[in-house]
Amino acid sequence: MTDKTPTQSELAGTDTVDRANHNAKLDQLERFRADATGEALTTNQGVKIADNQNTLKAGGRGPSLLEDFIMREKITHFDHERIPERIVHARGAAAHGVFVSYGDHSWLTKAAFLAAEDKETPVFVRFSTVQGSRGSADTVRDVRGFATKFYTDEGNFDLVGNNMPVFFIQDAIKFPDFVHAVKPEPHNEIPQGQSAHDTFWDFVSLTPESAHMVLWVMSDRGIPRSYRAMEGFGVHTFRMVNVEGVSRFVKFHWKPVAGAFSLVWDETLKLAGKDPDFNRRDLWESIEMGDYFEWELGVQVVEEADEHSFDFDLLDPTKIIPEELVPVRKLGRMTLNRNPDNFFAETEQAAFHTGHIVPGIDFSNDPLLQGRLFSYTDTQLLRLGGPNFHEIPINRPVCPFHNNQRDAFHRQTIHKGRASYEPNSIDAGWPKETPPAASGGGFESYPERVEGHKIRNRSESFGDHFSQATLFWNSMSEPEKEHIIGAYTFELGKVERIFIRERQVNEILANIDLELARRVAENLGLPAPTKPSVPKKEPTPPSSPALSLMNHLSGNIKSRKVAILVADGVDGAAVDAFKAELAKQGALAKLIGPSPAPVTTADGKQLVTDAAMDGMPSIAFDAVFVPGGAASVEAMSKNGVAKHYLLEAYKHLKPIAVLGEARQLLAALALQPDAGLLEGDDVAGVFGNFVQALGQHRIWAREAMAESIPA
Ligand code: HDE
Repeated sequence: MTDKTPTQSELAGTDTVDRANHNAKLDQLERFRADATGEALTTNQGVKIADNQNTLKAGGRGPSLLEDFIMREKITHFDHERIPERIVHARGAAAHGVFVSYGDHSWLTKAAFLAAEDKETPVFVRFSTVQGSRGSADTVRDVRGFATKFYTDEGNFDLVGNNMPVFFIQDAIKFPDFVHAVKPEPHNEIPQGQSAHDTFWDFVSLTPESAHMVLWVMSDRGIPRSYRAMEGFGVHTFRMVNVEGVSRFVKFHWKPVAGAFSLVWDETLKLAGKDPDFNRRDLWESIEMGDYFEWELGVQVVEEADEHSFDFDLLDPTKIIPEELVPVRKLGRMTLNRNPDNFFAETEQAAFHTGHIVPGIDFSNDPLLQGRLFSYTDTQLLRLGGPNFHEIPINRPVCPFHNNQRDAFHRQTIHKGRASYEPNSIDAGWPKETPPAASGGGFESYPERVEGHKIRNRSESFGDHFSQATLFWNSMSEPEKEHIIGAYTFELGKVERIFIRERQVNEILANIDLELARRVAENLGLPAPTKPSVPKKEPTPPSSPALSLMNHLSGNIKSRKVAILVADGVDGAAVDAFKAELAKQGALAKLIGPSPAPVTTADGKQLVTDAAMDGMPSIAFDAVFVPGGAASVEAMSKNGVAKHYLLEAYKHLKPIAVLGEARQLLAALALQPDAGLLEGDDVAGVFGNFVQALGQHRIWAREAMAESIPA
């Protein structure tokens, strides 16, 4: 914030920003960072500290003295270090980046950050799970939050979305009920980070509007492989308003450049123990290596006149607009390229809000969205301790901001001038309103015409809870359907009350798809329902290919992680050749040995390994390569951890390539070659097929066979 009185044009901002201006704005965001390198250790008052090891005492063995202001300040501050974690989305990780507009989208919105080709806007994105507390594991089955703060020239725009395009409930007033049901149970705070318990299934089995969303959560979308591999959605219908004041409805989408793909269930369970920071670590390490996460921002656009032309209500947040019906138009690209310096100051204190919008973006009357507009300020008041959370560096707009709000806890701005009211003549009337304008003007709500009786009810147009769930089910590939059946079976199998299991099967699943209900019922030992409990809406929805993850693979292996298993006597040339080929494709290789010690190749060279087999198990990788070398393979064939490594990679449907002597391992483990289990004499002989298999993410055809592998 500048301390000079802004002019009207400064208040309004500008349409395009040159690079110097952009950097100046970034500096503004960055000027609160502190680097203590070369600096003296001081108290908070700036007094240099001579001894940070010992409390002031009466004699070497005497009592400590209350007078010790240095110790008291340090301990007091420590005692107050924790703030309340978020009531939902407590577990998260974030990164800085930049959004670049593909062009001038002013036909659609007057938002300045979308008004020119190559226009850059700094962003901060936080990913999260919903249910678990701040220290819970990353890989649990759950929705992922995908919240983006755009620091635009016209103020902050927060797109507070999820990795699923629908939600559990249709009206905000149900949110505390839903959250109480999904959170750990109140008597013993079990289970952590999971929906597999009675209260969740009790609530959703009694709440048919949740059917569609629960199906998404039970699908592979609930266990993403990486934050980089998730789609993101604004969920609600929003509005975009253009320079002429024309409003259109939009749904926001983030399309991952890496493609969208997921973990397999057994992997997630193991990762939750072996690396609870799996997704967070992946984000952090990738950015440190310069391997950035990227998405394209897109919108589905619906003309105002077409509001009622769908067989669902655009305001209903349990519905998607199938992409085949309304395509996603790409507006720009976001790259996450910088890790935060401090988790608490940035990630934990970031305050997102659906109500942070800029001119050119507006709300719809979605009753869930309307409730969120209240909730996000309210929650920050408690979590961040007062109404000045916008002054915390990570939350500050990068454009000037001035008004007559004053005081309150943690105020950092020192306001000059006498007049903190408006109108005033003492300070020449400043700060002044800015009239709305085609661009650069003050915010003006879209003048939507509304009328109605004051009533508490749900529109009939929100009444169909199952057709789109059926659409989702019909759009799944066979492996995805099997995973969904497995997920319902696992979760409902943890539900103690049989009547809850029965209700979910008979009154929810049977209305989505009878075969789904039959399979889950069979697995749970329940009678299979023979008909839906509510009349089916005709016609049966066709499929929407955009819903299946199988149609979201990028086909390349960029950023994929490959374990190369090595032991003393390994064929060093094959290791080098494989690594070089992977590097050409942008994939990452790590050398994994029997222990953290370096290994010696067959030709006597030392190979420094990245980790030991038990320290970095196959679940941390997308594929495994075992080079030849008689002694190396001989050692692995006698090593249970090495054998388990391969069996587990096989079980998790990952590509495995073996060369030369390493073929013996496949025979010893009785693994049959398939499209992803590749053997050969040299790297050139296997690499092409290896890339193809890895580009497909998993060898789904292996799944039935892999079930016989011990967990
Ligand atoms: Fe949130 N949500 N939410 N939510 N939400 C919060 O705000 C709330 C909803 C979402 O990384 C809270 O700062 C209500 C839908 C994300 O910091 C809180 C309702 C979607 C995040 C809150 C919803 C979301 C939150 C908790 C129903 C997807 C994490 C801490 C009316 C479109 C943001 C906080 C971050 C966080 C309320 C429903 C996404 C309590 C009342 C739908 C990604 O304000």
